This record gives sequence, structure tokens and C-alpha cells, in this order.
Amino acid sequence: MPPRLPISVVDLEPHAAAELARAAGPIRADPYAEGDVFARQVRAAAASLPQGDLTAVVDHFAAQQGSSSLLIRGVPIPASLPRTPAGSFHQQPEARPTGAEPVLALVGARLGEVFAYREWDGAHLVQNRYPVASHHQVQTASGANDLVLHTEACFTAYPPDFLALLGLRPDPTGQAVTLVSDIPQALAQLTPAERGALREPLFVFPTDRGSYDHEGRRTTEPVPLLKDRADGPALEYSTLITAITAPAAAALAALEEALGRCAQSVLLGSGDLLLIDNRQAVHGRTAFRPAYDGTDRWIQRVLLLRQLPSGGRVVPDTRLAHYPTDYIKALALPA
Ligand SMILES: O=C(O)CCC(=O)C(=O)O
Ligand SMILES: [Fe+2]
Repeated sequence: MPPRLPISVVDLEPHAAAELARAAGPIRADPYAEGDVFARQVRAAAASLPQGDLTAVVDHFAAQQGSSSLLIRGVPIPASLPRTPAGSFHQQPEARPTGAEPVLALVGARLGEVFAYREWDGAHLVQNRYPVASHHQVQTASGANDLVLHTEACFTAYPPDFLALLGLRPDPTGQAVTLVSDIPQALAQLTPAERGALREPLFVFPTDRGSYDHEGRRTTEPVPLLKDRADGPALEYSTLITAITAPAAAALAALEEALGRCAQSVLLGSGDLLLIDNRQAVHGRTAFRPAYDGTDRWIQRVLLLRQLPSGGRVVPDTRLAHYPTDYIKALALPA
């Protein structure tokens, strides 16, 4: 297998940035208050985006013809932003559009349909990500410890095909960097026997609300990490997974090491848009020390599906019944 490309990086020329801002102009709906109208406006704007260097590179990425992550720098975002919020965005007076959402969703819409999980982020189609003091130790995007490498929403009924992360305000200390690791590159470093073990239903998440018993501890039902889909092998992964046999544990350790070796870091500066193919890459974020004073790192995210399920843009997080009780409580998720 030829070596995979590292993250592709594109710097938007000023004229391309201006064109993008112009195309996003008609997207006026509030994504937090009128998601359906927002999504309709995004779809219309995406269809009318003039063909150019940006559409060519994004469409190439969407067709899985290049790297598994694409960083676009120089995306036009508002020059002035409010202070980074402090609490859950959907419960804040700050839950007003920043003005960056249309461009984020517009580029995302070249990859698929924007969608949201009903139980997360107020079911908003654009999710705001910044550190929340009470989540400091929690394994979630609003925490401040290492956010371990993961497939977004792995083992849900609707994991996104792509996600797009837009930097609004970088971490002022420079510590918080996003990590992406290329799955095909990592798998190529494993032995056939290790890859074979990943195809067996031998992998679980420890949780007190699990339905399976592994050596006296509750876990989720064992599943394979690697499956064959019509479009090639697909891996779902989180560093929080454990294995229930010794060969599976060895394969999982080899995979974790390979993903770590293949990981690349990206500091999301203002106007940096990172597109991640969730089937071809895992991602995470390094630990940092937020100040919780309005100056902290702030990114916005959209999740994309190439095809929406029949139920529409707001889908259930089908893992919810199995999240650990303390995780549900810490994040005030609907139990
Ligand atoms: O904060 C980051 O860079 C990544 C956050 C993340 O994993 C997510 O929003 O899905
Ligand atoms: Fe994530």
C-alpha cells in the first residue's frame, strides 16, 4: 500500500474567501432557533457555490480521493466575536449566532447533510465547543483533559460520515491542539492476525449500565471494531474500548500504538476549518488549562451524513442507554 498523504492543507486566496462569504450571505436563518430553515438555506447556497479551487478540493476530499483530513485556512469568519461562553451553549443568552455558522455549514454541505443528535447540544445543527468548568475532568469535547482518539459517535446507529470543525478563537496558551490519525495508514502497520482479531466481536466499553458481564464487570455487548462495508473496510474506535480476550487485547494495543504513531496535530486558529472523514480517520484533542474567563478556545462543529435517515436531521444517540451513570450526571444528559 502506498504511503497515505498527511492532512491536506489549503490556503484560501482572498478572492475565494470573498466568494465563499458571498455565497453564505443568503443563509440568514438562526441555526439554533430555526434549524430546518437554516438547513434549507444551506442546501440552496451549497448548490449555488461557484465552481472553483475550493469546490474542487472539497469535492475531491468528499469522494475519498485524497487524505482523510483536509484543513482549509483563511475561511471568512466575523472579525469580532463575543466572549467565549461559560456554560452549556443552549442554556445561555450567548446562544445567538456568531455569524460564522453559515460558512461552516455551507462548506460542510459539500460533504453531506447537516444533522444533530437529539440528546446533545440542544439538538442544534451547529455545535459550539469550548471548555466548561464543570466538565473539566469529563471525557467530552467541553472537558480539558486529553480527549482521547475516537471515531465520532462510534457504534451509534448514525455515526457521521464527516465532521467539520471551525476555529473561532484558538487556545490562547497554544496547548489545545486537535489530533487526527489516518485509519488505513494505522491498519497497514498491523499484522494480518491483528487485523483479523479486530473483525471479531470481542470489544466492549466498561459501563455500569451495560448488559454484558465481563469477568464480573458490566460492559456493553461485544462488537467487532473492523467491518466490511460496500465502500471498503470501516473501523470504529475509541481509546476507551477494552477487549475481552488476550489476542483481542494485543490487537487493540497494536492498533492504539499505530494510531498514536500516525496521529498529526492541528492547532485550529481563527478561520481554520478542519474537515475529517469519520470513516477514514479518528480524532481527539490534547489537554489544556482553560481560564474560564471569556478568552478560552472556541470552535464550532457540524456533523454530516451523505444521506439522511428517514426520520430527518435530528437523530437519536442510540448509545445513550449504556452511558455510565456518572457520565450522564456530569453532562446532565437525558437518562
Ligand atoms: O476540540 C477538538 O479539537 C475536537 C473536539 C471533538 O472531538 C468534537 O467536537 O467532536
Ligand atoms: Fe469528536
